[in-house]
Amino acid sequence: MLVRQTVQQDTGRMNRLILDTDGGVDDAQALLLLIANGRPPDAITTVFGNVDLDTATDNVLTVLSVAGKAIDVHKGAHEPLEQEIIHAREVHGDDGLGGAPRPETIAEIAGSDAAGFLVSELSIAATTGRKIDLLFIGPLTNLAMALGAAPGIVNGIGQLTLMGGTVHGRGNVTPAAEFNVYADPEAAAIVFAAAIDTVMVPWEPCVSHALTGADVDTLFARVPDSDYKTFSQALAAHARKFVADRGKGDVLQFVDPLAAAVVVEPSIVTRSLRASIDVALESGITRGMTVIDPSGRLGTPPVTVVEEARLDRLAALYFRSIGAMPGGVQDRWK
Ligand SMILES: [Ca+2]
Repeated sequence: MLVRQTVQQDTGRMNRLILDTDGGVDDAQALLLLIANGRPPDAITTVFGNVDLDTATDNVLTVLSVAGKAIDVHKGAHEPLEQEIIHAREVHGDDGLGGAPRPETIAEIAGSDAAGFLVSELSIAATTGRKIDLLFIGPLTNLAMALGAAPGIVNGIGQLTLMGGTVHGRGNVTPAAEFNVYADPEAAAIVFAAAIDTVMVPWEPCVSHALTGADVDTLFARVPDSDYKTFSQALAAHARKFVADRGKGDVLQFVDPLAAAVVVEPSIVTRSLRASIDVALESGITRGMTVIDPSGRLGTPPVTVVEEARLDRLAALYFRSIGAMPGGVQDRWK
């Protein structure tokens, strides 16, 4: 099976890309992976989630500073559409980056109305036909707000790739729900109901695609020392410790970086299914659960649900992202 190829393959020109992120440890790794592998976002929007909105935004600006990349960052929603806010500091540390060392200066934000920015950019894209791909690796609040304000923006979206939900109903934040959907179920329901060419990267394949700690150490041993390497290593160390502390062994799981890898290299996906998706909104043990329906009876537009990807390619893309340094030195490790 393959993820549907977008216009870029037909025209030889890649769609522009907007990344929406909640600024956690694996968000940072995903952003570095995009930059190091030739698909840096053209703009970034931020959202509450792993940490509060201001911290998430600072974290994104920090990653860009470490990577030596100037990309416009637009601050977005600070809370869910309807429910109370929840965070995941126990996963990402108080600062959201697992205590990774920070550069002395970071850039200013380009704006503080992410939903308005999405409406504006995607409306232009819908008019001109120059569609924009989206990668969402946090709660879907900004996109839901944009869709609510201007439903026609679906015509400006090339492909939406999102990390969120579950394919087999095994969640992380609750037994049934994955964090990004649980953090704003109403927003996720709006996005899954919209007529968008969507690739969903659910929780289960994210945790089943992992490198051993020993493999990660081997990769880092091949990278010369630099502030960039120290930063990447701190992210990886935090992610590994979190899993190890819960008795699940010394592994580096690919969560948001798996979604980023699917954007960089769609052919990395080796198994997926097409299904309609809806989100359980009732309070109780299933709130925030994604219901996956290959039969289509839910009636929402079918999306591609990723189940399996090539781990060797994931490792290669990740390797480039830890060896990358400003000035393209990463090319040495192609
Ligand atoms: Ca995230």
